[in-house]
Amino acid sequence: MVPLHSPILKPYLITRGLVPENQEHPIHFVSAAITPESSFYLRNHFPYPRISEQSFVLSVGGEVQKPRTFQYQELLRMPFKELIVPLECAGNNRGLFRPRVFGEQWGGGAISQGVWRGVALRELLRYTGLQASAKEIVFEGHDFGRRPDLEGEFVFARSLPLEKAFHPDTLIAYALNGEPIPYKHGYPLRLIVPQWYAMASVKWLRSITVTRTHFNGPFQDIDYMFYPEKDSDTGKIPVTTIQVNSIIQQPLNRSVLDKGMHQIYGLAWTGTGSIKKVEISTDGGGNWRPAVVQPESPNAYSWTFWNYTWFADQKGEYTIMSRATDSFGFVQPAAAKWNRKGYGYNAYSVVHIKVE
Ligand SMILES: Nc1nc2c(c(=O)[nH]1)N[C@H]1C(S)=C(S)[C@@H](COP(=O)(O)O)O[C@H]1N2
Ligand SMILES: [Mo]
Repeated sequence: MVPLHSPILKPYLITRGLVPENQEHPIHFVSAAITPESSFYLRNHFPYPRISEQSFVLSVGGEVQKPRTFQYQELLRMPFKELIVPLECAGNNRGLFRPRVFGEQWGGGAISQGVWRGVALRELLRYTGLQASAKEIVFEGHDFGRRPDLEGEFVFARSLPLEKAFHPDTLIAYALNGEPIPYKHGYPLRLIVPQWYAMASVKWLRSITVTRTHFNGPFQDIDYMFYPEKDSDTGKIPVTTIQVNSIIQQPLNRSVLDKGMHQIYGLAWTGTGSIKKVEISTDGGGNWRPAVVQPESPNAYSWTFWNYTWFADQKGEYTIMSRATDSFGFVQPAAAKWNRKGYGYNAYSVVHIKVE
C-alpha cells in the first residue's frame, strides 16, 4: 500500500463549484503554517472581475474630511505590516449541520493561512480624516452579479464598525506569501480583517466609503447572519469573530489502523486570544486527555498544531474526537449551534476508525 504521505500522492484542491469557483484546501494533508497559493481555498460569490487600470486605484470617500484616491504604487511605498493570518470561511464544515442547510456543502477545508502584507487601513484614513457623523466603513469589490433571492445586480460589499476598521492589523493587503496577491484571491488589493470570518476580507477592493448609517447590503444583512430559527428571522445576529475550533487531520475518517502506536494530530485556532488546550477522546467523548500543543506562536493570529500519541492495543471500532479551548475560556461544544444558513460550525472534530 502507498503510504498516505508519499510524495507521489500530491493533494490538490477539492472542487465544490467552478463558476463561481469554490474549492477546498486539502486540510488533512497540511503540515506547514503557510498555505501555498496552489492549495489555498477559494470562495467566490460571482464570476471573477476583470482587471483594468481602475483596479489599481482605490477611492476613499463618504463621511471623510478629504476624499481622495490612492494609487496602487503609492500604497506600495507606504509603511507596511506583514502578518500571518488564517482566513476561515464562515461556512467551513457547513456540510456537517443536521438538519442540513442550504449553501455550499463545505467540509473542513474552507480555511487557509498566508502571510499578508499591506498598509494598515487606519494609516489611509489618517490622510482622509473622518467626519464626526462616521458610523461604519463600507468596502466594495470589483466583482458583481445576480442573487437568486433579489432583483438586479449587486457588487460584493461589506462593512466594518469603526472599532474594527481602526484595529492596527486591519490591512489593505497587496501581497500574499511574498508575491503580489494572486488574481483569484483579490489582486491587486484586498482587505484583510484578522480574527473575523473571511467574508469580511473583501477581495478586488475598489472603494472605501465611510457612512453615517448602518450598511444593509445583502452580504451584510441577509447573508452572514446567524438565524437561529428555521422559519423566521427572529433573533438574527451578525457573523463576526471566528469561534474556537480544531480539526483532526490524521487519522482520516474511516481509516483502518494496525494495533500499536499512532499519532493523532491536527490544527486548532480561534478568533481572539490564543489556543490554550486541546483535548482528545478516543472513546467517543467519555474520557478526555490533553494533546501536546505547539508552543504559543509569536504570531498572534496563526493556527496551532497539536498531536497526541495513542496506543491502540485493542482491536475494534473507535470514535476519536478533538476539542480546543482558547485563552478566553471558550471551548468547542459537542454539537454546533444550528443556524439556518449554516455558519460558524465549531463542534468537536470527530473521526471513526477501526483497529485491526
Ligand atoms: N470581492 C469579494 N470578496 C470576497 C468574496 C467575494 O465573493 N467577493 N468572498 C468572501 C468570502 S465568503 C470568503 S470565505 C473569502 C475567501 O477568500 P479566498 O477566495 O481568497 O480564499 O473572501 C471573501 N471576500
Ligand atoms: Mo466565506
